[in-house]
Amino acid sequence: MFDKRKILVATTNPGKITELRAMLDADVEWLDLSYFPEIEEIEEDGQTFIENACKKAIGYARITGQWTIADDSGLEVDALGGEPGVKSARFSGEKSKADNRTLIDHRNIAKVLELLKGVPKEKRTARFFCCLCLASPEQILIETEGTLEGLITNREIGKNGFGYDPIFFVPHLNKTAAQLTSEEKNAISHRGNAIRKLKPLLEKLLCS
Ligand code: ITT
Repeated sequence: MFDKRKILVATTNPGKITELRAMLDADVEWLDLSYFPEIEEIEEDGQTFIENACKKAIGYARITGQWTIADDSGLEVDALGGEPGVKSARFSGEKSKADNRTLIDHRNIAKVLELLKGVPKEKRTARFFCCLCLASPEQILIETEGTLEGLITNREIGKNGFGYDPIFFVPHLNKTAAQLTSEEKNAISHRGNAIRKLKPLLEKLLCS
């Protein structure tokens, strides 16, 4: 009998772990960073989401010896020239640690709302962007990306999700991402779209 392939989901963000695991649903043994308490967080200093996702995936794969999936994602606001972009997690200063993630999310949201004060609805266009990378310790195995288009509201609405979800309005659903159930969000989201592209490629790799 063969052991199941182990795959590390290398993120410190519990919201991402929930979405990734719920959707990938592959016949593997999932690991998370709590299995490796001694390892330090890999710095995200790339200029693009894909650069950061690949740096995290291959970096954690080499340290742990395990196949690793990493996600780099964020919010691009057109009226802010694409910001916060790759700086989404640390837009208001320090990057969130587990104990102050909600507080930092609120500060990041407050900064976006402040910068967009007076900007009319039609100019508040934005998108969520997600890059996923699966790597072995030797090489990058799969890279995928997904987007979700929307508008930035002028206040927080909704309690679900994480990060910028309460100010991200999805016009065709007439709700913010924080008013969606996890199933509704996964069905349309940037991460959902990136996962749907990754899943068949992962299944093929697991069979080879
Ligand atoms: P890891 O690097 O450990 O994966 P992180 O939360 O720091 O976790 P990123 O550096 O990729 O992740 O930063 C992404 C930020 O973009 C995240 O903190 C959120 O604020 C925002 N973001 C990403 N996906 C989101 C989503 O689905 N809904 C709302 N905000 C999201």
